[in-house]
Amino acid sequence: MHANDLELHAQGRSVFVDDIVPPVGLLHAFPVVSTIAHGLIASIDFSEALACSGVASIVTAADIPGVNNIGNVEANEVLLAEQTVMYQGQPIAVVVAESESEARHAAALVQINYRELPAVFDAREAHRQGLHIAPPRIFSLGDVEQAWQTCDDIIEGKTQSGAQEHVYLETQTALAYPLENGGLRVVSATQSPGMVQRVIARVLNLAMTQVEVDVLRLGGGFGGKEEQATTWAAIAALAASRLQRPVKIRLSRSDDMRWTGKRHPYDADFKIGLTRSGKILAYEVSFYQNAGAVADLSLAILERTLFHASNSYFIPNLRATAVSCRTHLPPNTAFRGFGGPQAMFVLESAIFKAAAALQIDTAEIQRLNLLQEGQAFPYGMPATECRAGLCWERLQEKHALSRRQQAINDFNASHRLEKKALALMPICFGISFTATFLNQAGALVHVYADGSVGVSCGAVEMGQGVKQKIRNIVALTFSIVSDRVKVESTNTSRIANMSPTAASVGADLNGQATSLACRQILQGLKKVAAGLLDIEAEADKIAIEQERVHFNGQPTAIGWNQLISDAYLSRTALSAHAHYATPGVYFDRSKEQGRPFAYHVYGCAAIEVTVDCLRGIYRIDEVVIVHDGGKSLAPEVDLGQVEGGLMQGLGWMTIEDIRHDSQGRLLNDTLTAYKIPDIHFAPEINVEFLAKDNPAAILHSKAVGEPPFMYGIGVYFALVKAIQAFNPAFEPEFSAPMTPEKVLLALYSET
Ligand code: MTE
Ligand code: LUZ
Ligand code: MOS
Repeated sequence: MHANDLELHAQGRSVFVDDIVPPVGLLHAFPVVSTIAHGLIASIDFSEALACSGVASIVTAADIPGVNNIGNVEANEVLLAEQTVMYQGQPIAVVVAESESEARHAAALVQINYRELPAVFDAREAHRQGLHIAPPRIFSLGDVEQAWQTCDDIIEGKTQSGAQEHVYLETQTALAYPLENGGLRVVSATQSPGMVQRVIARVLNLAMTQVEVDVLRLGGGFGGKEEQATTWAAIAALAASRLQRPVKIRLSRSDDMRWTGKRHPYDADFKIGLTRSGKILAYEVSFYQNAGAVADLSLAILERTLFHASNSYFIPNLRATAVSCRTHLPPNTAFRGFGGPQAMFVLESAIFKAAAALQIDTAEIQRLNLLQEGQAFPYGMPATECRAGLCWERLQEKHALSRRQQAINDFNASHRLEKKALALMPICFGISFTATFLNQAGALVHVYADGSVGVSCGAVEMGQGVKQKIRNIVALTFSIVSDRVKVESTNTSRIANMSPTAASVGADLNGQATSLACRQILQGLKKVAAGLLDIEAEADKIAIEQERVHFNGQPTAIGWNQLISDAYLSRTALSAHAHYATPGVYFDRSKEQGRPFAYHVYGCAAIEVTVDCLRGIYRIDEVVIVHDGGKSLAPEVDLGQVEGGLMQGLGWMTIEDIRHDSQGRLLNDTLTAYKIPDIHFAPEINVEFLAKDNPAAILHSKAVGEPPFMYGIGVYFALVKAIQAFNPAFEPEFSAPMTPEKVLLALYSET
């Protein structure tokens, strides 16, 4: 009955915002954006633009009836700049015209004079100037100062990891329709319909009930539409409200690349102390996050960096300091892993450098320090159902890593201009929003008289298969075929106060709420069945299995269709709403201690590379992964998530190289200049799922969206090892991405 998203995509039949048939009277919006990184607006002249054909209006901050603020942290998170501009690409005004090309053409004719102010683009420089979004935060465990005394060796260093563009296939898009009585309906490509609704209501001075936000699906989000879809939806809504006509906005690929934020680049300093045998006794790390111009989600991302400072290792004495630094780049934002990957790269770099100093194998230090059951994370939570060791051992055994290493050594001994290497990458990622209040969800389930089921919940489908998972949960709970189940668009009029679909908990939260609502309906259905069977007193012995009512484990003559039809005729409720809140999560920021996560996801990857030592190019040959999955809600989806996450992580560490000029202008604003992994870049990927029951999530499943990204970090160290097999003098700078250009320089460097 209902095709799933994968089938629709494969047939090109899925509808995205830009595929919606244009409504009568549609206008198109195009922003006028800042062409400087930091300064004051001295004057603006709209006259030439206003005289252009097709231009209906130019909207500015002065036209905002409510509050010019789209953020949640600082007052300067404006929708449209007033006096100050803080980055190239910051929206200042919006041209609204009959066609997109007319709007774009007129926008280019707006004359703005600026008084330029000094701009900063580097996190360490911003830190030196005291440009912080908020005061630094510190997580600590044990006593590092005392621990240094007991170490056999102490190693210090610096690291850098780069920005990353989301490259969702569907660029930022929104379509707003004016409704009666000042209301609006907004179709937005957002991961956070609830926030888009709240912000539009605030900007337009409306009640939230007057703003309906609807999301059918996204052509990818990856975090890039968690906060930053709001701007475009609010611009479309403001214009539609002013002009009382439907308004659409959509960004071209290069506009999207230039104007929206990326993964946060980080700088870090580390100091690690170990015993001679490789046991880590102390670790101190300072993170400098490049936030961009305004807070956006930077502080939440910084917090997740701190939570992942020790990755899947137990470090008895740890002090991690983190500060978010304000620069004059577009605000950096959520991206798969949400600050976790940035933390893990630093610790892996520290371990790598320590291994060289102690002259032992990196893998030996990794293995020796893996987190064990009951040991504490630096935020006080003990590791329970810890799978760090299990994943590591499975990987060693199943994939005969010692034999593989021997084969690599033999290869390197017999090849002069090609070198291979293998690196291991264990991961541990905390599951739950770290902002505790976001760990809630609602679901509304309708069973229709024909036996089909409609589900509304707060989950946004962005390619991660959450709708398929929700559908499977409904089918399993009612024991009906999933073809009967339709997961509706994500809509703020059906589900109130929804959290973003993010933090990998889309299926965990919305699946639980959906299951609760289904079980409410099921209670009523069992009473109806008991009535039909004349066994009212034994309703608890009734079950539905494979679309049939069973009594005492035996099938009866009553099938699903008849049951639903009788329920309807007997005036039984066939709709239910339920709310779910993750139990037991809390965090005390005054102590930086608590239990912020419902559980953790573990895993381990082995990454094998070959470097061409003449040209500096490289190939990722194979990645073998043992991943700590739960009882899967959709095995093919989970496999796709592990493969896709890995690929994004590999890209971040290798070829994705964001470059700005000295004025903060993005240099690689096309997909020919900014390279992401493609099918030719993809290694052989071999994934084994542990598939252990996870009591902490819906139907014993386990969140899967973000953690696999972090397997990709291992490729940096595999490349360094392969380079060192050719050039033992090379000392890595721990500065990612490791582009082929850097590899070539490293192969022939003398330090
Ligand atoms: N997979 C696809 N195909 N497209 C996406 O946009 N986003 C990732 C991950 N996997 C994404 C994806 C991110 S950043 C998150 S947080 C999760 O999916 C969100 O979905 P979930 O909570 O349902 O796993
Ligand atoms: N978003 C958020 C996230 O608001 N809080 C989080 O903890 C989080 N974690 C991962 C990805 N997005
Ligand atoms: Mo994902 S970064 O939580 O959208």
